[in-house]
Amino acid sequence: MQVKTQNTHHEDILDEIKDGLKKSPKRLPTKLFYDEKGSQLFDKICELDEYYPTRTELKILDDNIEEITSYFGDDCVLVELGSGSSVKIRLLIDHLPTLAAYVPIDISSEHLLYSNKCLKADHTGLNIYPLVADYTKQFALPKINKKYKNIDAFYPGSTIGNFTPEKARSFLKRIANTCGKNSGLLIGVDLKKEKSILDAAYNDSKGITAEFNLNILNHINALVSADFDINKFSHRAFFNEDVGRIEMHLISQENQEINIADKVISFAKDENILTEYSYKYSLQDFNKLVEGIYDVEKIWVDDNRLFSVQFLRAI
Ligand code: AVJ
Repeated sequence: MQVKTQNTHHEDILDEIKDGLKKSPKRLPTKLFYDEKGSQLFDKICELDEYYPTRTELKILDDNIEEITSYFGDDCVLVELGSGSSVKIRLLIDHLPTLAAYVPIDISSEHLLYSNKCLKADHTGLNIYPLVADYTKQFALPKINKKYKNIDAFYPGSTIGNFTPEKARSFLKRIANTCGKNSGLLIGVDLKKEKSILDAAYNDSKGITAEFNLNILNHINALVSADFDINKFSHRAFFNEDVGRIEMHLISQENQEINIADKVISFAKDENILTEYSYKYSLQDFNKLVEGIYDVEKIWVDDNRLFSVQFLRAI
């Protein structure tokens, strides 16, 4: 299996971190949650009672898989944006018997290689073209040495919610461009709902989300030789109803100075660092968001209308 790498440069990451910490309020790149420990913690989050998105999305996929895969058409190339969800992708692949190729894209090469080794083991004959890339930036699809009719992407987990609406639009434009006119996009979109349900989903009683949030500092320490002490920060997450998003922050517990590569950055007591947005959409909001880029061909929701899975077609 040949693995291609694109657009992931260490220097870029250091600049992104420093730029974010120069802003007021300070912020850190959300994608840095996912080192090995962070990915493990995220898997634990997905199992929590309070965290409904993962299990709800999986149930929607499972309950409607025949209908969902009918939108993909024969001999398609399946592109997975962020390849963390092996259960969901297996479900799709198992119901796409004429699949021409599978292109998993992930920023972590270890993650990508491991999950694809597992997949390859019980899907002999499947053409896999793994691509190590930061899919939030411009990337090119690998050359597929097989005849195919259409390209369809899969973007589960409501990860689209991590972008601001403006950035989500430019991201979707880029994906539509990269995959081409008439390409499909099967996307998971978390829905607006009662604040108490949302607040609980990001403040679980076991404190796993807090651990996940704080772990970004350990990851940065290892990545760019910084000296954050996770004991001197605390987790804060809440649903901001005015703007329709969860905000996750880390709050500095004292006045402190942190070394990051060759820079020193000061934090005041109670100062916050924004680590993540997770926007929630109504079906109408989301339709508006994709307007002019994709047509919404079909929407599936669960009985409690917590989450949606949508099939979009690039215009
Ligand atoms: C997978 C990025 C969509 O925003 O709900 C879970 C990440 N953050 N708990 C989300 C997350 C805190 C998750 N996404």
